[in-house]
Amino acid sequence: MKISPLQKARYDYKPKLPTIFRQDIHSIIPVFGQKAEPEIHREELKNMFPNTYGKPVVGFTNGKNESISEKRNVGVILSGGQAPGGHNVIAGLFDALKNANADSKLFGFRGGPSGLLNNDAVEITSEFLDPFRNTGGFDIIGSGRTKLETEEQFAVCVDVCTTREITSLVVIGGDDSNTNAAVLAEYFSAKKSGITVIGAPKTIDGDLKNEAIEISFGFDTATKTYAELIGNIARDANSAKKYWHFIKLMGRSASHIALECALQTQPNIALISEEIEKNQTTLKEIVEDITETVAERSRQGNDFGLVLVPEGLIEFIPEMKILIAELNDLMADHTAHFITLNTFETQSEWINANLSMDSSYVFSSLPNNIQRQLLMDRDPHGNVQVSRIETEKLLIEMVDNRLKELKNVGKFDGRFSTQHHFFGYEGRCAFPSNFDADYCYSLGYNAFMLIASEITGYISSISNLSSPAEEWKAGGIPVTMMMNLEQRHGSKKPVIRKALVELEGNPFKEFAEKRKIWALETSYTFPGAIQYYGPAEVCDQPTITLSLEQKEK
Ligand code: FBP
Repeated sequence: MKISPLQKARYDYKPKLPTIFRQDIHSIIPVFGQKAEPEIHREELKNMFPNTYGKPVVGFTNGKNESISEKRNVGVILSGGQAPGGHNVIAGLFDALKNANADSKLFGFRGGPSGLLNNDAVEITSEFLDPFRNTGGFDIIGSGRTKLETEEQFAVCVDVCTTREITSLVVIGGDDSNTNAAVLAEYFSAKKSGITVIGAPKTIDGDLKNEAIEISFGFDTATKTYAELIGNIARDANSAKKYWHFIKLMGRSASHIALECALQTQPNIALISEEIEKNQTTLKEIVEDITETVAERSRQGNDFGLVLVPEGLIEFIPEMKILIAELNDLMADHTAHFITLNTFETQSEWINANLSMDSSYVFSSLPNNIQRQLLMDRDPHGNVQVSRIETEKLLIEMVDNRLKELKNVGKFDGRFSTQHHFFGYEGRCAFPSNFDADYCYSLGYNAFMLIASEITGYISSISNLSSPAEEWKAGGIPVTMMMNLEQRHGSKKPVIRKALVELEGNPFKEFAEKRKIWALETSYTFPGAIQYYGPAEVCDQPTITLSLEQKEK
């Protein structure tokens, strides 16, 4: 297989570990701290997780560790969307496992959680792993979105692990996957199966974070990749001065990616879904705001600009949120009938007849292509797949219509030529930045240390991330500490709370303070490509979001 020079160079990169892990693994011992409890719903969660609730936070210190060299078989699963650094979590886990005992074995379940259910695994050896070190992607074993959530599935997991003599599982995933991992851990404990479960926080969306998890891995590389592309487009826009670029950015719900990219590139407009929801801004008002900026820049002779649109926006606009919820329910409750409607015309006729009056009005007022996209297949959670809704095109069309109205009454005489982009998949498998390469390797190494500490239902936590790696802190947090109860499909379910953009947080405040200037004055900044080799201030910087959040502490 032909490999690129960078890929070859990255094989030799030695990820940086926190200082505590830079010594013989047999000289590190766990320290158990305070009992960790969630902020709310304590009693309910205690009842739901009688075996894994209220456990202490774990850290590490120096000391002779007698039991770490026990021979173990460990299983690992990649769950959900790709995020740069996944391979390094596996590499860190593998290296720690083998450092502790060279006879221990790591099994990678192929294709995500379904690999565990189908007992489809490969033994990860050095030879197998080495070509994946410090590279992007999840192709080492593949990923999937199958949910592990039923007792039947859990029983299969016990069988598969028992057959392979696996005593610990590491689940690398987002909030849902880590929630399910905690439920699995509770099941394993209740059944006295002797199998433990440790999670690792993954998602480019950056919405799995809290007091203990400063950021999920992948966010750093993905945002830097998108910011590079946005900066390039900004420079093109400022050179040619002829297009407004509408750029949709991934992030299923939260707008962390759009906010970080805005901080890195200073576009004319960046929509933040959380603010739109809080202010209950309607679609018409959003369009009006964009139109005003376009018209004002045009009066100044600037018929070009940049608009960042978060992928999840559509679900935060009040009237769209209601419409989507009604559509999800209708399609879930009448699946059998809905699939018999095989033309868009019959589907939309049936939908319109069954929606509330308000939602039917909103649905009918949308362009045809957006209506079609709203009726496409749901994801495994029954949600509309926002990455497939072309919000950027919807906004372009609506702003264009509004400008034509203004033109007709003599209030706009500029040009509005547009380009649209969607950046998401471009960043999910990029070569991990040094930050993500180091962070992920540390998360994996730490996951093994938690396994060796004989605990279960914990998530691997590496903190103090805006400092150099030697100052990072390693430890474990019981997943139940991050949970609360939320209404899902008609009943209250324990879930890890999704972290949305905080409007009171430093990153948003920094953006809100500057955006008026960015709107009218062309203030673009050009982050350039991720650098892997060179001075630390160019190569090892965390995201602006993380740095600003750490300042709050
Ligand atoms: P995870 O939450 O699983 O990390 O995935 C996030 C994400 O990349 C979102 O940003 C995006 O909406 C979604 O996955 C796209 O999913 P798919 O890969 O199935 O198209």
